Amino acid sequence: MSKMTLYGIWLSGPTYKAGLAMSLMGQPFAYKHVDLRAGAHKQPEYLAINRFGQVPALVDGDLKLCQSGSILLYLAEKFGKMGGKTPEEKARVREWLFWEFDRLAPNVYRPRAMKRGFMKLDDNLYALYTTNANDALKVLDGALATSKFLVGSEPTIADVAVYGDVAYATEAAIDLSPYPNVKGWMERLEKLPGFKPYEDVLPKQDAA
Ligand SMILES: N[C@@H](CCC(=O)N[C@@H](CS)C(=O)NCC(=O)O)C(=O)O
Repeated sequence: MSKMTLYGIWLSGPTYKAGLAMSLMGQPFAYKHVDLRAGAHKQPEYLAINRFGQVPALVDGDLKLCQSGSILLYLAEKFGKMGGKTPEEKARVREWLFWEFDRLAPNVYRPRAMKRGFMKLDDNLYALYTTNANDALKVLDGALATSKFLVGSEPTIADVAVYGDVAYATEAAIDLSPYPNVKGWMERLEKLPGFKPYEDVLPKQDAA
């Protein structure tokens, strides 16, 4: 079976989610660097892989997939791992995936992009995003008060997706100290076999 190929850029949170899921599932993958600064994601060759002109994309044989949440669901289904065990758990996983890209991801990624100098935001907008991020972190902290992982008793792609947001909070200058349950959960995930921080999961250039 040939390796799947992940297309992305190492600074991208959604690309990290896909790479981290494969790493936790013990699935090696080839990697193609997409140079966003040079506009490679808007060129016809890349648009033929991801019609939305964004990273990540995952190519598995003839199949071209995009949207990190959808990629995570595909990986869980394909490898029978981290997708939840029962119909209810699978539904809860999807709930977290839809919630995190609505309430958490943009409110962490945009302030982070501002702090790292990738995006210009005025102070009011920065304050709005980080207020929203803190609201979402409160919800997350509450959910993790009584359970080790977000769904069921084992880690799932819901944890991967949400971790792939919270992992950038510090770079966004969002303080996680008011959220002890979130911090404890992050530490649990960071001890899992196959866990790697984003700098180690995603190569800086193409990799076979
Ligand atoms: N909802 C998408 C978001 C992907 C996304 O925002 N990717 C960014 C990089 S982190 C991107 O490609 N930005 C370039 C653009 O949108 O033109 C996913 O989860 O895959």
